[in-house]
Order: sequence, then structure tokens, then C-alpha cells
Amino acid sequence: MKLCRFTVATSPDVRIGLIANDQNVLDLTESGVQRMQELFERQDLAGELVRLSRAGLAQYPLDTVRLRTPVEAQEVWAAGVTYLRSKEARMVESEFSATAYDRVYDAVRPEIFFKSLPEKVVSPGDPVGIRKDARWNVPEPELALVINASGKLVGFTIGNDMSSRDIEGENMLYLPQAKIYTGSCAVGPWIVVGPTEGDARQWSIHLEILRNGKTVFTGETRVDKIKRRFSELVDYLFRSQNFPNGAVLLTGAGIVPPDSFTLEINDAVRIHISGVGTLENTVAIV
Ligand code: DO4
Ligand code: MG
Repeated sequence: MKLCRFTVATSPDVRIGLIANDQNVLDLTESGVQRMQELFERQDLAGELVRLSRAGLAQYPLDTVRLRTPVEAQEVWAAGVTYLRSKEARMVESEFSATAYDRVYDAVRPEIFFKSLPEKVVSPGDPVGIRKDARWNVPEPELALVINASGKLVGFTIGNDMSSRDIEGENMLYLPQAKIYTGSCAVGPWIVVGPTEGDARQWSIHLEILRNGKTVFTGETRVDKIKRRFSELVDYLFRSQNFPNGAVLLTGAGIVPPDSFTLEINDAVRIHISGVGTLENTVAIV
């Protein structure tokens, strides 16, 4: 089951949708659902979605609506150095901070950092940013966990943790500047409800970057290469912290383009996760 936020051509109002057969969007707003969070807090979310899917609601063909990010009011956080590839790449990029990355990969406590306010999250099809004061910019294609206010994992989506590797590599105290700026976080295209962690660990993640319509980078990894259990990451995120609107947690990047690669204006970044779908954005300078 896929839940989305969308607009139609005749109105700027964002509506909540349930995607049926990958073709039509059932308009849940019509049945009184104002926020996805109302659904995420329910005990029997899957049962409620089945009930709504049979309620005879108005529907729109998926290719006629504009999908907005499914991040509604949640803060977006991100886990780091959860894949061996991420640890190795960061140790190379930064002599200064190499030991920190090495240590955190094996430490009991994971690296978890704040990534974005909900209102700053970039929607599918809208531009992600590269900083004008950075030389070396990459997308980070990550599986994102959708967690309700009680800390329960309720769904999955796709996140792009855009990063400036030269700023991050210069000094790890610059991490917030390397990772949090206008357009640095895209999430979408929808939230998949139903699969378990075990199901998600079978999925693959694919990144393609296109320049002038031609592929300039592709890479692939698997979710089961994430070193830590999702429950462990969620447990640390929710320690000594409340999330009344729930949270979205990016689970780390396992695909890193070669060190010679940097994003350019107008590149297209296409992230595909086999159990979720595709998140695509173009690149703008901010
Ligand atoms: O500490 C640097 C950030 C790590 C990260 O974002 C990742 O591994 O995905
Ligand atoms: Mg990341």
C-alpha cells in the first residue's frame, strides 16, 4: 500500500492519497483524512487502508497528479556511516576526521544527525541544491524510515541526503554546513506501508545521475548491507527525545560516486529502491 501527498491541476491544496494498482490515486482527503499522521497513529493501519480503498472515493490517474513530498510535519534525521562503503569514502576524503568515521562504524552508539525541517524538504521533481561555496557535491541515496509518534516503524520512503564532501572533509565540525542548506534533502515519492524490516532488507538501491540526458554515473547497493538493525537506529533517535509528529530517519548511504565526480547544475538525480519506487530531482545552485 502506498500513501502520498498530492495536488491536482484545479487546486493548490495538498491532498492525501492512497495509490491503487500503481495507477490511480484515491482521494483520502475526501473521506476526512486531513493528515497522514492520523493514519500512522492507528493500531490497525493496514486494515484501515483496506477499508478506505473500498470506500468508493474519488480517484485520479497517477500520471495526472503532482506528487508532493510525503513528509508532512515530521523532522527529518539521518544515520551516518552505516555502510562500509560510507566509512571508507569518508576516511579517504578526510585525513582530519578519519579516526572518527572508523570509530563510529564499530561503536555501539550510531551516528545520527538532524537533516531537515519538514517545510524545507524537497518534493519529487523539484530541484535539490548544491552550495555555491562548495566544490565537491554528491547525492546520497538512502532508504528512509517513517516512524510514528510512539516510535513505531510504519513505512518506508526514499531520501536524498545531499552533501558537500569538500566541506565535510575539511573538518567534521562543518558537517551541518555540508549537509543542511537550502534544497539539501529530498524525500518521496510516497510512503510504502506494509513491508517489514525483513522485507526491506531484500531491496536494492540504485542511483543514476544524468547530464544533458546522458548517464554519467550509476551505482547499486543492497539494503541488507546496512550494518545496524532499523530498531536500533530508531531506539537511539527516540532516546531522551519526543517526536509529537513522528519522524523520518534516513538510514545512510551505501553508494558513493568516485572521488573525481561532482554534481553540476541541471544534472538529474534518479534514486530507485526496488520495494518503494523512484525519486527524481534536478540540481540547482543555491
Ligand atoms: O558523517 C558523515 C555523514 C554520513 C552519512 O551521511 C552517510 O553515511 O550516509
Ligand atoms: Mg547520508
